[in-house]
Amino acid sequence: MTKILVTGALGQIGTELAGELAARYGKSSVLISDVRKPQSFAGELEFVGLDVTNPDAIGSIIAEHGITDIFHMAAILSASGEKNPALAYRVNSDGTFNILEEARKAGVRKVMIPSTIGVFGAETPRINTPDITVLRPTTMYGITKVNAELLALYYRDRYALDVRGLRFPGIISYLTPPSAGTTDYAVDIFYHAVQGKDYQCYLKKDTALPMMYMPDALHSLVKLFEAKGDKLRHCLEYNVSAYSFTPEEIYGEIREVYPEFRITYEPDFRQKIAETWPASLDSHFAREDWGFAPEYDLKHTVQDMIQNLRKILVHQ
Ligand code: AKB
Repeated sequence: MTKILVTGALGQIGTELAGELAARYGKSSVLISDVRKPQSFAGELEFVGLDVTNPDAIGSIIAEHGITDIFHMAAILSASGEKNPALAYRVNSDGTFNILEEARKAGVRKVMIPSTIGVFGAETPRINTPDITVLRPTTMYGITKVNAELLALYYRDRYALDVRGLRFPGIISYLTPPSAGTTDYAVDIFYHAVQGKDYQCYLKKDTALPMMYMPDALHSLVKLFEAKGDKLRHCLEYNVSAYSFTPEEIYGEIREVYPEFRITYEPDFRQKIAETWPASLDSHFAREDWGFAPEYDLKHTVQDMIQNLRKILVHQ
């Protein structure tokens, strides 16, 4: 019997992940949770309110629902974290500690925790960044995610808790708009293009960042979850990305479909964050250890995004 708790299930990745897990393991095998209340939830999965800064609440939910595995998606991302660093610390560091500790006490089988390219910093090699390298981030988000990576190692080595995760790049998706990250421009730009609006980009035109399309992000999480444990050389330190591009490059791709589309550049505080992150990642550990193999290249991502956003936005 599998019963998976998804924290942060109303976020950009959590929303789609819950559906993917339900499709794979059955609706009754998934319990979604978030600190916010759902307006509506496609697929009608069972929902429970959960603030991950409250360890007792986590413990009760695990016990009451017989939770066997956890996907811990709740997090405050890079841009929001800079606006409220104390909240980012509480949710990302205390929240992750609480999840690991309650999982350990209850004998949960597996805990999945996504990490991020936010763990890297200005001293990290920017091109083809390896998994094991200098981690000196300058954002609260990055600091708390390095903390999560180290906690995961600690719980694995000290308590034999099976903790797994990967370092996500920017994720492109159309279902739940992101609103709190540095890589969000790569989603916003599509919304503007499809709605016939000009776009003002908060990054400089030549800022390259690694990225990936949501279906590949979801498949990666599930693949890693199902991988044989003895094949895994890392805990959360698996870099994954499908491609890298700059704002000017993605703009060029979108203009092939919308030749009238215009972009201007007005860099803000997120430019400084992006400059400390890798331009490209070395994902070979993920490929070798658990078969990471993204299917969408940039052209297919752009086509699919536009097709789906047209359906959603044009018919609103
Ligand atoms: C962000 O921009 O903060 C996130 C991330 C790369 O983790 N999308």
